[in-house]
Amino acid sequence: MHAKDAAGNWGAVATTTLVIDKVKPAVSAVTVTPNPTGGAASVTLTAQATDAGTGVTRAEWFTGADPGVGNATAMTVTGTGPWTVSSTIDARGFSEGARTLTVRVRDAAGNWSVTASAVLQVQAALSFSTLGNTNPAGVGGTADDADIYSWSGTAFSRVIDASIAPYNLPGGANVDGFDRVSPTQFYVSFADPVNVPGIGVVQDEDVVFFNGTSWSLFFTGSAHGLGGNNNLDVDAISVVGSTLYFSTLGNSNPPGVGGTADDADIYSWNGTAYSRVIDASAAPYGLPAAANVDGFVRVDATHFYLSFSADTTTVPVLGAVQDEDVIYYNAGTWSVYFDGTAHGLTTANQDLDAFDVP
Ligand SMILES: [Ca+2]
Ligand SMILES: [Ca+2]
Ligand SMILES: [Ca+2]
Ligand SMILES: [Ca+2]
Repeated sequence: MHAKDAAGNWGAVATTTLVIDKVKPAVSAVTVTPNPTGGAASVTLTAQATDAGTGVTRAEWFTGADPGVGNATAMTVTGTGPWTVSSTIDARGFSEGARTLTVRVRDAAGNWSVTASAVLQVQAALSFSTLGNTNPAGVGGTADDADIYSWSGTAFSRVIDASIAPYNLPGGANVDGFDRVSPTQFYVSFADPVNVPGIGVVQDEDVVFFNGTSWSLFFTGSAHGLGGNNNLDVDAISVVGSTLYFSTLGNSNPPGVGGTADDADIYSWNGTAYSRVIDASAAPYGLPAAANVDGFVRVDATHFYLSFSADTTTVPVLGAVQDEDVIYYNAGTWSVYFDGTAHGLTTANQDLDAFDVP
């Protein structure tokens, strides 16, 4: 282009180059790790991208129905050609089994590639206790409702044999709350009073800690107003720092907590006072009034896992959930994390009455 002034003088020409890029970029080598997940909380999705024109500047991924180009979840783009695109994905809300993750990329001119995919094998890892004395499939030895079993994603095993050294719990003990710190350190609560080595009689509203060598009292519910009322047996525990999160066996509020008591609600004890932190029957959770939570793991204020004490609890969108299952709440959406029914935990004894992830 050039310009002319009022006297008729033309200026010098100046140019620019218009690049016509009608060539789609390409995406390939989609990988996801770890795969299978082995219970990993997150996975990394990566892919390679190439482009013959203006270069790859954008990438996105989705699972399930295609939300349409530009509407999926953005990925990080690195490199100068070829490019690497990647995302770290929270896998806790993914149900067990095969799941397709799909990637596409876009060049600077706005051309989207066709999609490329990888199949992720989602596995739930879990530690748990059973309601009664029945072994999970494939586990030998004496079944014990105080033992802790593990699901690796492919098989069950016994990881804590509660009645032998170094634990030495009496045969009548039944664990109904469990929080795993490490393979040798964990918190438990019991379904009934238990004579614990080194402590003496521990009540069903108490929480004890095993440090790898010996037992100690972590939370003495009986000293904090939970004693003398069987409804206030602590039937699910999750320890985060010095705070205890718990559910109750029946519909009674801990001291100082108002509102409608619910054995599906989650209460906290911060060392000084109780409060209700999850009102299970209210929005956004929407659990039926009859639901009773008997296992709980807190991730954060809007992410947690739970199990129910009775079969066929109707959960929003999911429908009927069995007492051997573990479901996950992901900031507004319920999903089945561990399908105990599909893994053969179908007898009444095999209700999960305590669990942790993993
Ligand atoms: Ca148990
Ligand atoms: Ca208990
Ligand atoms: Ca409960
Ligand atoms: Ca259960």
